Amino acid sequence: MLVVNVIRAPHVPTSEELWNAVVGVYFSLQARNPGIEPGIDRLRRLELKRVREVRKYLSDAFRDVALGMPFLDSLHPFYRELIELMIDRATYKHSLAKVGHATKALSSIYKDAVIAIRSATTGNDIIRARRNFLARIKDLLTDLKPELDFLKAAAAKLDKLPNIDPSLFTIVVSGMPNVGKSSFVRCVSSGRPKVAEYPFTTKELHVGHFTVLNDVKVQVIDTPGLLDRPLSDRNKIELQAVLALKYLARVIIFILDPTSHSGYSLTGQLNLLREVRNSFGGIPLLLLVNKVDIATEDEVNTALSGVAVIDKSIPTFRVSTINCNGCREVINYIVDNYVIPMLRESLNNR
Ligand SMILES: Nc1nc2c(ncn2[C@@H]2O[C@H](COP(=O)(O)OP(=O)(O)OP(=O)(O)O)[C@@H](O)[C@H]2O)c(=O)[nH]1
Ligand SMILES: [Mg+2]
Repeated sequence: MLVVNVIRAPHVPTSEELWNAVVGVYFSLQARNPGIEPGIDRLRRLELKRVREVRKYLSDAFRDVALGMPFLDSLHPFYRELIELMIDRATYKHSLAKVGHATKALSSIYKDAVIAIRSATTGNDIIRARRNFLARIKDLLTDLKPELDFLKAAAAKLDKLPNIDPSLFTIVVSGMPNVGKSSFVRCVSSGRPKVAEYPFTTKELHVGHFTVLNDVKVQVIDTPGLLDRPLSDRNKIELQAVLALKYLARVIIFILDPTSHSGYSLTGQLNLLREVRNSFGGIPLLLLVNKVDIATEDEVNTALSGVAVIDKSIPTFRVSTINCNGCREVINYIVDNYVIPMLRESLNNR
C-alpha cells in the first residue's frame, strides 16, 4: 500500500461558486461566424458548444475535489487518526462519493440536452432546451451544497495540519500543562510554539527540527498538556498528544514541574508519568525536572525520588527551559544514545 505522508487539500468550490462559473462559461461563449450560418443551425451549434463546455468544466471541478482530497485509507495511521479527530470519517467518505458520482448525473443531463438541442426545429425549442439544462444543473449543484460545504471546511482543517514527517527520527515532548514543554521545544529546535503562563496554551501539535552530523534531520514535536485521567476521558486536544506518542515517538521527553508554578501537583504529574510509561513502555523515555531556577533543592529531590519509585532506570535531567539551561545536554544524550545507533543500524542493513 502506498503510504502518503504529506497532506494537501485542493481548492473546494461552493455550489454557488460553481453555479456562477457555469453561468460565466455558458454566456461567455458566442457564435464565431454569426453572419454565415442560417439562424437555427448557428444557434444549435453554439448551444451544443455551451453545454459541452459546462459539462467539461463541472466534471473537472468534481474530479479535482473527489480525487484531490486525501484518501484516508492511504494515509499514514498518524495522519489518518489525527484527521479523524477533526473530521467525521463517515460524512467525509459520503461527501467525496457523492461529489464523485455527480459526474454521472452530469452526463445524463448533458445527453438529454444534446438530444433536445439536436432535435430542435425552432429557436424557441433551443431556448427551452437551454432553460431545462441550466435548471437541472442548478438542481444538481444545490443538491451537492451540503457535501461541498462540508468538504470545504474539511480542506481548511487539513491545510492547518502541522507539517510532520512520520519517517523522521522524532522526539515527542510530553507532560502536564504549563510545565515548560513549548519552552523546551523552542530551546532545542526551529519550532516556535507559543509560551505563556497559563495552562493549555498549546492546543495542537507543533513541530520543530534540528540537524545533527551535518544533514540528519531530527523532528521535535510539542504536544498539548495531558491531564491525570484515563485515556477514555481524554478530550480531542489531549488525544492529539496521545497520537504523537503512539505513532511518532522514537524518544519521549517527559517534563515535570517540581514547583507549584504550573498549578499541577507532583502526585498528578507522577501519575501521568506512570501512565505514559505503561502505555508506551517500548519507547525510550527521558525525564526532565524543569524550572530548577526557581525550584528548591527539596522540591527537585522529592520529584526525582517519585520518578525512581516508578522506574529507577529512567534517565533524568535537571533543566531550566526559561533560559535553556541543561537542554543541550538532553539533546546530546538523545543523539549519542538513539540517533547515532539508529543511523549505524540503518547503514548496516543496507
Ligand atoms: N521559572 C521558570 N519558568 C518557566 C520555565 N520554563 C517555562 N516556564 C514558564 O512556565 C510557563 C509555561 O511554559 P510553556 O513552555 O508554555 O509550558 P507548556 O508545558 O508548553 O504549557 P501548555 O502549552 O499550556 O501545556 C511560562 O510562563 C514559562 O515562562 C523555567 O525553566 N523556569
Ligand atoms: Mg505549550
